[in-house]
Amino acid sequence: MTKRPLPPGQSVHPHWPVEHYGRIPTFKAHSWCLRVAGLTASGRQVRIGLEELVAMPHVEVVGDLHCGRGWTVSDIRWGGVQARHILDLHPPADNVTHVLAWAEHGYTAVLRLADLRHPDTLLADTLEGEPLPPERGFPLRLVVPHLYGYKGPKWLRGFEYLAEATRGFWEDRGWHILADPWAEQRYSHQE
Ligand SMILES: Nc1nc2c(c(=O)[nH]1)N[C@H]1C(S)=C(S)[C@@H](COP(=O)(O)O)O[C@H]1N2
Ligand SMILES: [Mo]
Repeated sequence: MTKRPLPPGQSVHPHWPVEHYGRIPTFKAHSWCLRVAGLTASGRQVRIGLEELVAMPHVEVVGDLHCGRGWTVSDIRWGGVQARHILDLHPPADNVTHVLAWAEHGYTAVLRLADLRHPDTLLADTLEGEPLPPERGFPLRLVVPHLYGYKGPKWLRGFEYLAEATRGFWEDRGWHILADPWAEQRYSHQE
């Protein structure tokens, strides 16, 4: 049973499905990094290795996963680095308003800077205290519990700092650019 109320139009999924476009990517330990690119304050791109990420301060967040297609799974316990920690380490330039999060195979999702600063927004590397399973995004998944699931790329590889909004993978295919489940922002025609 869920402790939090369900957003409008959502129903609890009896089990937690695995849903994504395309195939599960193969993890390549030697070449993996998280890139921070676009309008950084320093003007430079950075690459963060997995060892470096694992050594960063970790927190746990219990959040719900609301798929824009209508199912919710409640009380998922994620562990990882707060996205705002990355923003503090590698700050965006003053004119940055949005961030494009991108993943293996070209999956992308656009977020407002404020969504990344939310304390529950995680670069998750554990699920229920265990390393992320491959189908859930190993080695790294962006978790944004306050938005629909498509805002959380599995197999996260980077952030691009932007001075204006752009559209990511699902936002380009008819899904809402903001994706607040409490306002039921599902489809782009509502924008
Ligand atoms: N890389 C990638 N991440 C993705 C997706 C995708 O297609 N590719 N789909 C998103 C959507 S729409 C949802 S609802 C969740 C589903 O996560 P799950 O497979 O853990 O249930 O993953 C999100 N992250
Ligand atoms: Mo979804």
